[in-house]
Amino acid sequence: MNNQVCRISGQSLTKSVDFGRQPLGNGFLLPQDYATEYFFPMVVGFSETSMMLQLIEQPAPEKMFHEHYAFYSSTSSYMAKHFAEFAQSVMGSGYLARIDPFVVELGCNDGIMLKNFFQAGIRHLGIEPSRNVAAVANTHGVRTLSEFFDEAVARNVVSQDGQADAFLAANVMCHIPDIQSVVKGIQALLKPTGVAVFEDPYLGDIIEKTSYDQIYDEHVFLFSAHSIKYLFGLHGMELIDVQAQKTHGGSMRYVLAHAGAYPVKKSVTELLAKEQALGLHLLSTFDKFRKNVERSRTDLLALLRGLKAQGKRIAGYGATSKSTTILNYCGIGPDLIDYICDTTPIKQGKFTPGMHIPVVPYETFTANPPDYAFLFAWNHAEEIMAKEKDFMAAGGKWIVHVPEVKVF
Ligand code: DWN
Repeated sequence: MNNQVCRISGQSLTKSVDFGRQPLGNGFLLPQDYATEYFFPMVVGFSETSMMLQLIEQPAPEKMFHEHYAFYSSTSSYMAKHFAEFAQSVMGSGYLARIDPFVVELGCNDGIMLKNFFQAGIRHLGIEPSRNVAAVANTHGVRTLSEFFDEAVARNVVSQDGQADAFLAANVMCHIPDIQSVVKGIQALLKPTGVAVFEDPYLGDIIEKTSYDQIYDEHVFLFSAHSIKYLFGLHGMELIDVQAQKTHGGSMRYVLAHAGAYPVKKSVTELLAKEQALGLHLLSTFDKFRKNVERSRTDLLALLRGLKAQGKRIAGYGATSKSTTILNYCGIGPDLIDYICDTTPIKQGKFTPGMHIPVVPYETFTANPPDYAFLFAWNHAEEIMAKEKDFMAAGGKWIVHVPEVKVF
């Protein structure tokens, strides 16, 4: 889908960073499928009206989210803890009705968050279009509906289950191109006292850390408080609270309600002021971002080529969706990185999208450790460092590209 205009304001978009030809972020594949591999031109554009940074062109959702979707949320034990805490914070927030509350989660994946509501005996529904991950959620007792959420689906849910006290989503809203229909759906779904609580990678962190790898096919939007306030304001809803999160290299949790239902918390005005200072509402900020991205690529290639010239062995750690942007934007293939290890069975034995580096089981990393490991899963650094003490003790070193390219 090629949108030269902003999906929110309908105004024309100004091109900000061109990442060239990119494959699907999670399109891990076998050699027999190389000839038909899908690519699209990945360019982000900015609208000064909606203040939303977004992909100008995005593959059709059916190409990205299907019954072979390669990402399972529960691959990280830290994330399981994070979502248990997210669920507890909603249960203790005072926004849920005391009698028979109803909670809906969009993109519940393998049930990592909703299983906590199931365990607490709270009526819930997960709306998850990828049937393979939804099936795992079902095994945890989570009730699911395999659909792409929009206004029509929201109205069906209301007619069957009634309106909801809370609409939740984590790392999902930024994936949906027809976000206007989703917001209309949220508006219809929520009780007059209901709240929408969702979190996504935060544009402020992406700009500050030059973490351009958060930009790939699935992430059609890169949200800020400014753009979320504008988007929901179009549909009679108000941003009432924000809470910064450490997950995914810096995320923001947004709380929205029907306009006037609750007072707006100080956290919102504070974050809006911080964003003004950072220039998240200005086109010029994205020019600076582009220059930083280009410098990051130059530094990374110089480092990898230098190490290779010294005969060092480099492997990747975590075949993330994010790594697809880095590898394809920088042109890093098996000549520089021998393999990428990953604990997800569905990715193992396949090759990375576009650059075709082998993805191997985690055990290959421990059996055949490299001299340097490129930490593609840098957002899970704390969890990974805690379990890779032997690699470091044996002299193994890490490469990261955020907030700058370095070895440690
Ligand atoms: O928004 C999205 C986020 C939430 O998840 C999706 N669009 C897709 C996906 O993005 P990602 O692939 O960049 O997410 P992660 O969580 O950074 O992926 C981590 C990868 O690393 C997984 O494939 C699992 C793997 N892993 C590993 O091999 N060993 C992870 C950990 C923690 C480990 O110890």
